[in-house]
Amino acid sequence: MRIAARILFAALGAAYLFVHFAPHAHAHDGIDHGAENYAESVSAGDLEITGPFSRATLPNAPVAGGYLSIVNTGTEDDRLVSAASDVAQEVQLHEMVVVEDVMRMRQLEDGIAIPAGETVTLAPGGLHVMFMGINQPFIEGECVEVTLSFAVAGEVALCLLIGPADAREAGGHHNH
Ligand SMILES: [Cu+2]
Repeated sequence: MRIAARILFAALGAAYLFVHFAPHAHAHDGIDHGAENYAESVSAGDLEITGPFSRATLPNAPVAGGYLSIVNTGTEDDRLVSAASDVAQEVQLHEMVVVEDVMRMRQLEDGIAIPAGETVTLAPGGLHVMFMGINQPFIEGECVEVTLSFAVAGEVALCLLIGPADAREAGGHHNH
């Protein structure tokens, strides 16, 4: 009986390890719950991406926005062609336009130009990354994993820090 009990405990221990550690290695939902991977800036080739952030959403919200600044320090024009994330069914690039006095969003099928020597800012009320069909609410303090694809700089993976629902910039509680 003692040996049987030891085997049972060993089996339970293995099951515990499996349940507690396996999901982190395999199930990937596009959200970094501890925001460990969040970086205030990410460089790729001639591009520097700063202040990536998103905003907390209400439960069952279908969409969410992503915001960041892109500096092209090089002499060659680049273009943000697309974005992808496991957190949404589809990720689009949008701009806000006024149509008959009403502010509306419009998908940018050709992406967003990042001219040489210029800074392009995606911010609330303007250009933004649009997460369509998000699979869970965005919670303040976590971060959303997204991969941006540029024509020249290639793919850049980064994390958007989730701020309050009305955040205007990354880390809205410390102004800089
Ligand atoms: Cu939009």
